[in-house]
Amino acid sequence: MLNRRDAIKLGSVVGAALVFPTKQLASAFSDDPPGVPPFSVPLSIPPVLKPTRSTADADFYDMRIAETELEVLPGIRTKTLTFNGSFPGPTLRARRGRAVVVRQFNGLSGPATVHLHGADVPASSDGHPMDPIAPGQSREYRYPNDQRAATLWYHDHTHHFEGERVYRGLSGAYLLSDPVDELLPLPTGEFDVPLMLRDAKFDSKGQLVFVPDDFLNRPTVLVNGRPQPYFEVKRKLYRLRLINGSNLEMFKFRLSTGAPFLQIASDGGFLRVPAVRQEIDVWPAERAEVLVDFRSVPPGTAIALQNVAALSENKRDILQFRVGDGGSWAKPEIAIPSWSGGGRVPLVRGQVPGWPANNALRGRVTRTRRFVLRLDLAKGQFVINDQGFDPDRVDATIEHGSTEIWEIVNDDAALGIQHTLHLHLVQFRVLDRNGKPEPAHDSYPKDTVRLFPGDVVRIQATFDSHLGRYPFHCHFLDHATHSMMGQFEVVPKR
Ligand SMILES: [Cu+2]
Repeated sequence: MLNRRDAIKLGSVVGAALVFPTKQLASAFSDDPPGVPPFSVPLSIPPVLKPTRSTADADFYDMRIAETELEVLPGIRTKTLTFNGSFPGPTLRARRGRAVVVRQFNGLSGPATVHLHGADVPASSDGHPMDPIAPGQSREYRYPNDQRAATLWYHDHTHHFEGERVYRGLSGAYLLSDPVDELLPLPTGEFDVPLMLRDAKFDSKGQLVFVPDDFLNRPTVLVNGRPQPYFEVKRKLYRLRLINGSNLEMFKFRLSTGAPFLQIASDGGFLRVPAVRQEIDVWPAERAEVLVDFRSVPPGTAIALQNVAALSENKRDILQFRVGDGGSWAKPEIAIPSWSGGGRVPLVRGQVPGWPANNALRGRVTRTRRFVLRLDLAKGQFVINDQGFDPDRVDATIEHGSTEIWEIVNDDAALGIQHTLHLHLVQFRVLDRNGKPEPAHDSYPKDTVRLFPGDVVRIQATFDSHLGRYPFHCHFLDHATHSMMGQFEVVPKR
């Protein structure tokens, strides 16, 4: 368990105590949630949303944002916010080359926006915090899907409310496929599983408690909206799409058997070369796609997906795989590390036919910028270059087609606070971290980069798609809400 000195060193408590009344914090700390025995509820898989109509080149969907009471903890009705009554929201499956048009109806009493995280979309469909849907109104978001296959996710982005809105349930998976990945021998159907993970705190009545930035006191991790669930798997190869939808929780995933993952994709799509990983960091808003092989696991085996970075023991085991006796040993379609230990098959480039060479660096760098992220104790605000978010200010004006390097500094070494930086619109490459090259699996394609306290990270991006104003922000959403966010604007080439 974390002691108080560690807690203070970790720093966010300082931020929370500064910004929010002590009474509110104290009450949140004392109210114990109803206990749920580990691995006592089955994993649920969010439903895949069906289009209301389709044309030659687009699929149309309807979604409704509303307050909904549903079962999160067994036998208890919890007030949540949902897309179409689902917690998390329904999964959208899109295919490269076909547009998706989503009409979002806002059934809340306040404004709402919906941002598709990781997507290359026109500014009018980006769900900018200052471009809301009024209560009782609806609007269409149009997603061209003119980008590589990737695990994206959508979530509310309403100015000053995104932290609480996402916390209460407004997020969902958006899985974009591509004719290229359809050629790969990857698991599909029931063996291709989105896992949306997020932190939560429940009170004694099983209701969600939102105290901003209260990372030490969110003792529950929900997987697809269920606490510490079990997942009955067959003796097959699985593609797991790990999506960190937390406001604050940092995951370092590991399997309890010590068997490795084969990481095949990062935030914005496939890695050029799949990576064998014992442990995988996935911080808020990041994604990792992994293959996990149950084919040679004896029936009846239980394997936990763990977070070895968990701050408390009860958050360490997140999900339990229960291996059934269905399926049988099959010749692996992809050479991957074996579960049986000894006979590890090395994975070399070229073994997966048609793996996209998506690693090319585009364009010559024309500009370097520097952004310093820190908690301003005097203002009680998370700031970028000493400023909180101002919707009327543009922090970076970028000529269309140009390539830039951004140097991002986490200046909170003394307080020990982690940050991330997320750019809307683009996938970028992480060039280096504290002067050392970033490993390939963490380098490209990325839309959110981790910043440990004191880190200096350089990223490179090419802004050659849409024009307009887009946000960039820390994706610890409680930091973004208070108000670690800026804007860049892509303008026509002069
Ligand atoms: Cu932050």
